[in-house]
Amino acid sequence: MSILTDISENLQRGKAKVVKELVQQAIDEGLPVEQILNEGLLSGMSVIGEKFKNNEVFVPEVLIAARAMNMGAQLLKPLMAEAGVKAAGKVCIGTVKGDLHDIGKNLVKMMMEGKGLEVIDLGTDVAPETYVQTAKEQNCQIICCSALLTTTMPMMQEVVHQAEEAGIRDSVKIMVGGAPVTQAFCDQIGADVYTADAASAADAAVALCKA
Ligand code: B1M
Repeated sequence: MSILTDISENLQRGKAKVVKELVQQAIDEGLPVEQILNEGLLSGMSVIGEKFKNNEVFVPEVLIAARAMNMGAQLLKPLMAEAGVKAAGKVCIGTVKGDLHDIGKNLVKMMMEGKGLEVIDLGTDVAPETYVQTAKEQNCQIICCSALLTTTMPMMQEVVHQAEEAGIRDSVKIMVGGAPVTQAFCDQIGADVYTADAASAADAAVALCKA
């Protein structure tokens, strides 16, 4: 078995310590950083994403796999900067104002990072102007809004509105999700993409960044 397959499989099993050791070994053997990232870490996280989408694994497995990915990614980060490896895109994410639920938002973030996107995490209770200001200042291609309360869903419409007001609506896509959010709501508020789960959100974000 190649070391990259080994990294991918141990990541899927959530073996953070082993993944870290294998990534270090791959670096020491002189494998290109981009290859370790794509064919080792991201490939493993991709499998977890698909299994999560198909209900073959659940939140705890995703969280431990993501922890293993982060341990490996920590070693690669400084080398990636040196080698000039570019992220697949840049997004900012947060749970909307008034809403403190962050488990789903964190899963979306992890899945997006697992697809090679740079994710700016704004946390919870995020004001519409914070999303818009961040997207503007950091050149994000996508604003991602999560909401778990029916009472906070209207904040998503405010994000769309403020992005329009700030003149960035043509250059920034807005993705929405969270248990009470639906495709109909997404259409109604003029957001761009709704997805029901974290893995689909990551796939959609990559597609938007490529487009
Ligand atoms: Co809250 N809560 N909660 N809660 N809570 C719910 C959401 C609720 C449905 C429970 C209920 O009454 N049955 C209800 C909302 C009812 C409604 O609005 N219709 C509710 C309520 C009422 C409240 C409080 C108001 C309770 C109170 O204080 N009276 C309060 C609100 C606080 C606030 O936010 N201001 C509150 C507080 C809390 C806790 C702090 C205790 C805790 C949150 C802890 C935390 O997040 N750190 C909590 C929890 C845990 C829940 C439940 C039990 C679980 C939510 C969760 O994490 N699900 C929830 C009931 C339930 O769902 N059974 C409930 C797992 C998570 C992985 O799913 O976030 O949907 P989810 O994410 C999914 C997808 O939706 C999607 O990807 C994820 C995985 O694939 N997704 C996206 C999420 N964001 C996305 C973004 C995307 C795309 C996909 O694109 C950008």
